[in-house]
Amino acid sequence: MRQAKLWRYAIPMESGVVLRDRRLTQREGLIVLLQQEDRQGWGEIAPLPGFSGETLEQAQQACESWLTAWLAGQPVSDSLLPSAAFGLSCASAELADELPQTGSWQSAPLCHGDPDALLLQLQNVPCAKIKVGLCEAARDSLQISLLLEALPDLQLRLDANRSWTPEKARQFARRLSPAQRARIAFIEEPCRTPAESLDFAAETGIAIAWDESLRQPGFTLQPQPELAAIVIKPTLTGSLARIQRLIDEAQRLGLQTVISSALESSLGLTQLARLAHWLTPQSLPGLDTLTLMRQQLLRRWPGCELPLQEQTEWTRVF
Ligand code: OSB
Ligand code: MG
Repeated sequence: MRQAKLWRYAIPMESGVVLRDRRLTQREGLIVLLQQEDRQGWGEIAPLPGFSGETLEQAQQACESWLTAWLAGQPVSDSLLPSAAFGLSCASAELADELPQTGSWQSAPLCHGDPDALLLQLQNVPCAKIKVGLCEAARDSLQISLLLEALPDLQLRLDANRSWTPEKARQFARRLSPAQRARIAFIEEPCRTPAESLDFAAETGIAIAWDESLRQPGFTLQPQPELAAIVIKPTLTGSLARIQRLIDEAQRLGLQTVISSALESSLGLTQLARLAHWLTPQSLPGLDTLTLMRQQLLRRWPGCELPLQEQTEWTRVF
């Protein structure tokens, strides 16, 4: 006997979380539960406004049709909407006991805030992620260079979210010595186009990683000397099968793969940590986003003190 349930959730965010120029006061999404005999599987479907092509309403409709077919025992295929495909495939994988329990609970800490606080926060951290491109390029590179000098064992992942012109990117690199550049594991998407980012990397010797480019229509993954990694956000990408194929392809090309958060709740994030441990065990994932939220959902992230949201707060929609 099969049973299925679908709820909407909303989790209050910490004040001041800004995504692509908009303030995100709450994170909304769907929780799916599949049950068959005495087994169950959970999943989270949470399109990220400003990043996902689909809305929450569209994702909900896709889930409802998928669940209707699944309940009727009809063959189901992955939804075309990445967030729905991801959450439904996680629930199916849990139901089939295919998603291992062990997680990569260590992430590259996502840093913001003033440089003095950063210095304290990053003692004994091997690798941290810092957003750049939000202020003057010269200021970014000054901060990065001070940090690297103060913490000689630290490696950095930077993320510019395509914000620099070639000239700005050059200004950033100019102030970093070759040794400092080598301690930048990669910078995600420095420039507005992949071609400009590749030029920047070739010119400066700073390795780059693809994030946004991976989801650009027609983009194909190609090995490039300065391309170190790809950053996969499963909620923006699709089913577990699709993510597995992408990881296989990256590995064939000798690229590192970083599983990363699209601001999922603790339910989705713990599944991403399990996915990372399973499919990319050598790579530190980018999942340090739970601290942006005020509550956890259904499952706790190990060591996280945030309260669990009561199930009575969820709204059943299917
Ligand atoms: O720019 O990579 C981004 C989260 C939501 C939307 C966009 C981004 C992110 C992150 C996640 O940076 C954290 C990480 O990758 O370490
Ligand atoms: Mg990024």
